[in-house]
Amino acid sequence: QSLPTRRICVLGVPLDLGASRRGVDMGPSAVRVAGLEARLESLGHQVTDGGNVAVEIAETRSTGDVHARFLNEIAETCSHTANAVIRALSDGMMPLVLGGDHSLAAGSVSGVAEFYRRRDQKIGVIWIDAHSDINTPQTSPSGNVHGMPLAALLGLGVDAGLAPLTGLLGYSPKIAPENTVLVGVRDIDAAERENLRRAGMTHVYTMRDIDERGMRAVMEEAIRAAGQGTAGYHVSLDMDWIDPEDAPGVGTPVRGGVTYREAHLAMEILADHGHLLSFEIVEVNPVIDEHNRTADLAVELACSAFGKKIL
Ligand code: NNH
Ligand code: MN
Ligand code: MN
Ligand code: MN
Repeated sequence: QSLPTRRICVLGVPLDLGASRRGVDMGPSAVRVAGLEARLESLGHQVTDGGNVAVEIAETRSTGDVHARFLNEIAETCSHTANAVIRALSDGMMPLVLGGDHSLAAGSVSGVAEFYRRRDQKIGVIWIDAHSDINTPQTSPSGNVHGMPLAALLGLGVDAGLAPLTGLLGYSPKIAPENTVLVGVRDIDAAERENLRRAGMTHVYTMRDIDERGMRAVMEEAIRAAGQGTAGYHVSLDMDWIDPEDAPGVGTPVRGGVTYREAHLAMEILADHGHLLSFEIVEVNPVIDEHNRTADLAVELACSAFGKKIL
């Protein structure tokens, strides 16, 4: 069967200020080298590369507050990312954002939310990750901002030092908890549990849910929640969601992740539903990867999410 052709705009965000392990700034390059554009075009899509968003380099800056290192530089990049995403959507293209550490999602999701807000529509978010990324500078055990973007998007942390991210584009929150879904989490900090509760997050699917109910049931429920009363959803794929066996090149590997087949199935189910507004792949770290195979898997998963079928 022929799939609907999309116009896709690739946007790189070579950011690694939000993580303590260095190297995810090379993620966009690694994913491009793995053949992203050509492989999406072979599916029939029209792909334009919008280049990279401007980022600061750690060596040229001082870390700032230890509770949220490089927060102002990250907020600056997030602001550029939001604008690039809005521009792509305004040009009728679907943003495909390449990270970079996950803090950039505070920008990409803000951009998608703002584009639809101008049209009086809400968006959903499907956050696919080993982690819940809902720390604030007050609760973060690490001070790494890549553990905070979901908090910022849901409106937490204005009084906890996260205001530059939470207040991006001049308003907050960007997304509603009833349309925000976590899938595959297995490493949640103690204080993040409380933040999940405070934010009103109820759609949290852990690895145990996937083990017990299966990927199909979990994804169907996730898609229903994210799509309820929204224009569609943004999918934020943190590659550490996948088991380190299949995705060794990530900033923060955590045992017990989804398998290669489960990951593809989740993407295929997303493609079947077709309410995708924008997509992003983050936390690819070529420094600790093996012959670029994590970037290669990222490309494969993007292909499945954009309609690639086995038969
Ligand atoms: N929760 C930890 C922190 O806040 C780890 C976050 N790391 C991630 N998130 N890779 O996806 O530092
Ligand atoms: Mn092209
Ligand atoms: Mn993450
Ligand atoms: Mn993660």
